[in-house]
Amino acid sequence: MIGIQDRRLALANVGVAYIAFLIGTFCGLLQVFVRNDALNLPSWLDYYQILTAHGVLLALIYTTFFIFAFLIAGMSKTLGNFGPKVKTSLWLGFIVTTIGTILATIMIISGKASVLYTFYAPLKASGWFYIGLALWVIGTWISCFALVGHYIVWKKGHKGQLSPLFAFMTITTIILWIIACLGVVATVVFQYIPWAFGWVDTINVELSRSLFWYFGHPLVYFWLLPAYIAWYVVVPKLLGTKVFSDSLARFAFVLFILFSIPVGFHHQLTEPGISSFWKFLQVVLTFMVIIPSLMTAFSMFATFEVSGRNKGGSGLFGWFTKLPWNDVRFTSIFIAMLFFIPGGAGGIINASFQLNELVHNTLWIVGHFHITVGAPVAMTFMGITFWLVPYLSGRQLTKSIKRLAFIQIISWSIGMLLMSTAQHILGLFGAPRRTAYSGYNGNSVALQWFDGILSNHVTMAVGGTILFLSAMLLIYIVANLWFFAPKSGQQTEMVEFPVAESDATATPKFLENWWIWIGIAILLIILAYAIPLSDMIQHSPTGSKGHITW
Ligand code: HAS
Repeated sequence: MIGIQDRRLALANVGVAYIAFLIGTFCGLLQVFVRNDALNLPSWLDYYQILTAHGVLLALIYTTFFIFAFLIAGMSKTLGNFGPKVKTSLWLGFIVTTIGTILATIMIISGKASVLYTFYAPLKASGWFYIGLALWVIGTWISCFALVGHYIVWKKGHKGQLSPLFAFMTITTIILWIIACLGVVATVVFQYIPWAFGWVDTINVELSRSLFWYFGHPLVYFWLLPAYIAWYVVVPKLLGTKVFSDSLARFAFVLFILFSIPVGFHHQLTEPGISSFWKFLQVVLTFMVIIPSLMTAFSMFATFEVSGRNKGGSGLFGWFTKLPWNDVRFTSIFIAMLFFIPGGAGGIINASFQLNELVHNTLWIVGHFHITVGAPVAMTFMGITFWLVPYLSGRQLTKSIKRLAFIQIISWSIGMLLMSTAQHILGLFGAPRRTAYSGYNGNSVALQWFDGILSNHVTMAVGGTILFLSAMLLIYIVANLWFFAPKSGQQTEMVEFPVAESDATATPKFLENWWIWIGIAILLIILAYAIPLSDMIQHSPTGSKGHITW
C-alpha cells in the first residue's frame, strides 16, 4: 500500500479530473442538441464557447489530471513512497497546473476565449487564456521533473537494474510529453501572448499552426500511453498471468518517443505553405508510429490467449470464453481495445494523403477522435477509476457499485457507438466539423444530414444523451468510492493496485538508455521540421491581425 500522503496527491488529481469531466460532458450534451436544431442557447451563451469548454476540459484537462493521478500512484507503488522534495514538487506542479486550468476556464466561461481547443490563429482569445495554457504546461513539467527525480533516486539505489515496467513506461510518457510541449510553449510564449496583449499587431498563422501540431499529435499519444500502461501492466494481472514480453513492451514504448513527434503535418495536409515533400515525409513517419500500436495489439491477443489456455480453454477460440468477463476492471478495458480497432483504422485512413482530402474538416474526424480518445483512452481510464479511487480512499468496491460500473461502461459503449458511427457517416456525406446548426438554405446535400437513421444528427444527439447519462453515473460512482463506500477494515480486503509480474531477464539493457532514444528523436524532428519551419519564418507573410468572430 502506498503512503497516505502519496495517496492524497493522487486523489487531488482525480478530483480535478472528474470536476472537468462533469462540466465537459455537460457541454457535450448541449452541443449535440444545438447541432440538431433542438436547442437554442440563451443569448449569453455561445455554441463555440461550449465547444471550446468541451474540448479543453475533456481533451486537455480531464486526461492530464487523470494521467498524473495514475502515474503518481503507480510510481509510488512500484518505486516506493516519494521523498519530501518529490512530494513538495508534485504538489507545486499540481497547484500550478490547477491555477492555469482555472484561469483558462474563467476566460472561456466569460466569453473571451471561444477559440476551440486547437486555438487556431487568427482567432484571438484574451491574453490571459494563453497565460492559463502556459501555466498549465509549466505545472505538468514540474510534476514530470518530480517523477523523473523519484526515478533517478531509485536508479541510484539499484545500479545496473532495469526499472520496473510501470516506471519505465512512465518515464517514456514523460520524455514524449516534455519534447512535445516545446512546440506549444514556443508558439504560446513567442507568438500568441505578445499578439493577444497587443505588443505586436500580427501573427504568422502557418507557423503557429505548425508549432501547435508539432505538439498536437504527440498529445494524443500522451493520452494513449497511460492507457497502454494499463493494458500492458494491469490487464495481465487481472487475467492472472504475467506480461507477455517485457522487451516487446519496452520497445513499443521507445518507438513512440521516436515517431510520435515528427508527424504533425498529417493534420495540415490540406494547408498551403508546406511543400508536398515535407507532408509526404511526415506521412511516411506517421505510418511508422502505427507499428507500436500493432505490436500492442499482438501482445494483447497473446496475453489473452496465454491466460485463457492456462485456465483450460482449448481449441482455436476456447481461451476466449475463459477471460474474466464478470470483472468490470477488465471488461471496460477490453471494450476500450475493441473500439481502438476501427479507431486506429480510421487514423490510417486520415493519414493517407488522398483520403484525407475527403475527410479533413468533416464530422468524420470528430467521429475518429471520439473512438480513440473518447473510448479506448476514456474507457481504460474508467476501468482504472473503478479500482484506483477505492485503492486511494481506502474504501471498498462493493457489489452494488460493481453492478453500476457495468451499467456505466455498457451505456458509454452504446452512446459512443451511436454517436461516432453517425459522425463518421455524416462526415463522408460532407457534413463539416466545428459548426453550429445551419440549414444551408435548404441545400439538398445538407438536407440529407438530417435524414436517415445512422447518417443522422438525431442519432448523434441520442448517442450524446446516453453518453451524458453514463457520465453522470460515473460521477456518482467516483463520489461513492471516494467518500461513501464502506471503509476497508481488518475483515475486508483492501482493493488492490494490480501490477503484473514482468520477466526482464532477457530484456536488453540498452532499451533503458534514454539518451539514445532522445538523440534519435531529436534527429528525426530536425529532419522533419527544420527546413519547413525555417521556410515559414524566412518567407513569413505579412501575418494576420486577430479576429474575434463570436
Ligand atoms: Fe488520430 C486526427 C491519424 C491515433 C486522436 N486524431 C485526430 C484528432 C484527434 C485524434 C483528437 O493522419 C483531431 C485533431 C483535431 O482536432 O483536428 N490517429 C492517426 C493515426 C493514428 C491515430 C495514424 N488519434 C489516434 C489516437 C488518438 C487520436 C490514439 C487519441 C488518443 N488522426 C490522424 C490524422 C488526423 C487525426 C491524420 C488528422 C485528420 C485531419 O485531416 O484533420 C494511429 O496511431 C492509429 C494506430 C492504431 C492502430 C490500432 C491498433 C489496435 C489496437 C487494439 C487491439 C485490440 C485488441 C482487442 C487486442 C493501428 C492496439 C481485440 C480482441 C478481440 C478478441 C477482437
